[in-house]
Amino acid sequence: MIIGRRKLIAGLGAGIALGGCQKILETEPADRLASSLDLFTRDAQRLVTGPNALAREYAPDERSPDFRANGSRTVDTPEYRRHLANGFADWRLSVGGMVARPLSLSIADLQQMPARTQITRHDCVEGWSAIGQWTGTPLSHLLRLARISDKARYVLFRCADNYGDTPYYESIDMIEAMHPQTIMAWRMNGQPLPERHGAPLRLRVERQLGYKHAKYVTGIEVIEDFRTIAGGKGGFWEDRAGYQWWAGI
Ligand SMILES: Nc1nc2c(c(=O)[nH]1)N[C@H]1C(S)=C(S)[C@@H](COP(=O)(O)O)O[C@H]1N2
Ligand SMILES: [Mo]
Repeated sequence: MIIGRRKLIAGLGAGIALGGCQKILETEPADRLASSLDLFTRDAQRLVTGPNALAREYAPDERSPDFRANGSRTVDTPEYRRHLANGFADWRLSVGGMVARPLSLSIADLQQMPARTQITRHDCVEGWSAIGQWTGTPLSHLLRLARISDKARYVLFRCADNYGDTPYYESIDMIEAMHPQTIMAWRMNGQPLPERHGAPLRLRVERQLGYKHAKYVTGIEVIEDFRTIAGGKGGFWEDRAGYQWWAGI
C-alpha cells in the first residue's frame, strides 16, 4: 500500500462525512453523530486490515526497561487495600450480563485456564508508548465458558478505581472481545501484575489505544447496548473528555 492505513481511513471518513453530513445532522441528535462516525471508522479499518489481523508482537529484548504507569496507579478504597494486603486470595472476578452461566472466578481459577503470552506495544493518546510482555486468560475463553447470548454485542469492563467519584469502565465490541490477543492479564514481564498496572487483573486489547485497556477489572458484563450505562458513551474517557469509543490503532 502506498499511503498509510491511518491516512486512507481518515480519507474514507472525510469523504463520507462530507457526503452524508447534512443528512446525519438532520436526522440524528448531535451526540449520536460521533458514534456513527466511530462505527464507520471501525468498519472501514476492518475492511482494510481484516477483523482477525494481529497486532505486532516483539522480542523479549525489545521490552521497555521502564513501562510508564498512567491514569490510576493505585486504588484507595478499603476493599482494594484489603485484597492487595491479602495477595488477592479471596478476590473474585464476576462474568455476567447476557450469559447463560454467570461466573465468579479467583485468580487461581484464571491461572488454571489456557493462557496466552504476548509482547506488544502500548500506545497512549497522550503521546507515549511502551513495550511489555503480558500473560493472561483469553477473553474468548471466558465468554465461551459463560455461554453468551446471541444478542450480545459488547463487553463492558468494570474497574475498582474511581476518578473523583466516577468509576473507571470501558467497553469493546464482540470482534475485539473474541480476538486471540484480547486477554485478561494477570502477569506483566514475568511477574504478578503490579498494583500500578492494574493488579490483580487488567484487559489487554492490543489493536486499541491505551485508554481501552481497563486496569483493576472486577466485573465483565456482556451487554447489547452501552448507551444506558454511566454517561452513555461506552467508557470513562469517552464520557468525560469526548475520546472516541472506537480507538483502533
Ligand atoms: N481502571 C483504569 N484503567 C485504565 C486507566 C485508569 O485510570 N483506570 N487509564 C488508562 C490509560 S489512559 C492508559 S494509557 C493505560 C495505562 O496503563 P499502564 O498504567 O499499565 O501504563 O491504562 C488505561 N486503563
Ligand atoms: Mo492513555
